[in-house]
Amino acid sequence: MGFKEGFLWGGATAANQVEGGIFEDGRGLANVDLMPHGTDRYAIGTGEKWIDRIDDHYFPSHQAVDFYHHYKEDIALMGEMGFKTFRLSIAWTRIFPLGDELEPNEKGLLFYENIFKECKKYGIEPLVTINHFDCPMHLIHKFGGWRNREMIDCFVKLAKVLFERYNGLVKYWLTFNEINMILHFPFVAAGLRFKEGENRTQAMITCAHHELVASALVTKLAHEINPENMIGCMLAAGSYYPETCNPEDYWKSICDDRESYMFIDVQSRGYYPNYALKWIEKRNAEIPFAENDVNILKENTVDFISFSYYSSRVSSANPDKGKQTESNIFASVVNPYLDTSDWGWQIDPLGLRITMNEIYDRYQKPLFIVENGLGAKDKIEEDGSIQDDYRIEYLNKHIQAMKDAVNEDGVDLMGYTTWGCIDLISNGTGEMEKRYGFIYVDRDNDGHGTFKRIKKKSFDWYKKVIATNGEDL
Ligand code: BGP
Repeated sequence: MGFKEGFLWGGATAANQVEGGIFEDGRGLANVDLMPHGTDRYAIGTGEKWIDRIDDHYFPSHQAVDFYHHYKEDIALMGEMGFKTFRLSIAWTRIFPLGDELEPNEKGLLFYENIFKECKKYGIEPLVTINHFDCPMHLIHKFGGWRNREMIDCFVKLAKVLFERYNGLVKYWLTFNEINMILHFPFVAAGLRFKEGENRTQAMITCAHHELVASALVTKLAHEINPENMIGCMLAAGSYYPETCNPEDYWKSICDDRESYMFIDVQSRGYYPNYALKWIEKRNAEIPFAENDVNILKENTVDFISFSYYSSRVSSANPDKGKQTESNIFASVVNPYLDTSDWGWQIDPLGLRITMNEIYDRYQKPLFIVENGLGAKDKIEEDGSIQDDYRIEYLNKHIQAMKDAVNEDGVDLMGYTTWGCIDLISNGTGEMEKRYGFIYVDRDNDGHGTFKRIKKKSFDWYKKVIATNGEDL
């Protein structure tokens, strides 16, 4: 008993959090390039406030960890750890700098082709997120981001270029990273900036519907271009627990869970469930269905369900009750039974088993955990080593929980990619110091550092985990 043969062990990144080189080889500007670190970040991410100039701010993501120039070295290190898969995302503006050109940018296409070929050298299967919080600024100015249906064509055109060019090199694809984040970080997830006085739910649901239709069309296209292609959706997961056994709290936890599941229900089951229709109606919004959307959604459901898991959450029916956890965009009541990370994220390995069971019961499709990990401050010791035992402990417990879900509960799991296998820029803070990697990168919040890569203690630990297919934790 254990993980199945060919289990996809590996790590995950996103283009704007590792690549840097934002003006190299013709790349255009994207929403995520306009997210400075510091106090403005949250307001910009939620679409409350915005900036259009980059010269007034400092953005660690503009250099990130310079994966753009270090990818060979980094993939070699992943190969040394024995990675079976590497999750990365495509920067849309490397392929179409404005988003609506007729022809793609060859230099951008070549960059990813070289990465995929490099992966193959080490037997690493790429897992590609087509859209990880990424939207060309030109399309935001022209269309207002995903609130405009024209975005669907631009996205389908991008995906077609990718499927054709990388046919045979890439088999596993995810359409939109954490699609449910539209409701929490709409500028980041959908290029959405709110207009004064508008019905915000309407704006977010419009974006969501367009992304859902685009996701279905792209799923269709991927299967037509190569029937071997496997397409997944991607959910920011983490089950809600009721704060008490008061039925009101339990009901609230169901409602909170549904705000995330409604997206995946559409992508996996092929239609909006009744509770979602009511949720939208109650907020005086409507889904902007065009002719044939119902069929497009119905006929093109995903092959597998991928998700990120960092923590469980807690719901209380009383809005004034309980302290909210910090630094987490999903507000949650603090769970007194759990430890908390340096960034206020609560640590709940059993919650991963619970979440896996819940998702598997709901969809009965293979699961793929594509993000999980501990953001922590790492310290370089005098002898140059990094003793990240806290990270090993976090991952160890989560892998054990995942093993239980597979062995004890029969959940069908395809693979596991830890988040930020190499240190990268945090999505929440826009900074470097929240590190997740097995590989340390010498770079700080202010842009100092040599970009030197250093193996942490967890590097050899994860190598052993992979070599024993999760037997030896
Ligand atoms: C997810 C995103 C990632 C990643 C991760 C960790 O929501 O998909 O891009 O950044 O969270 O979050 P943070 O970087 O804020 O620690």
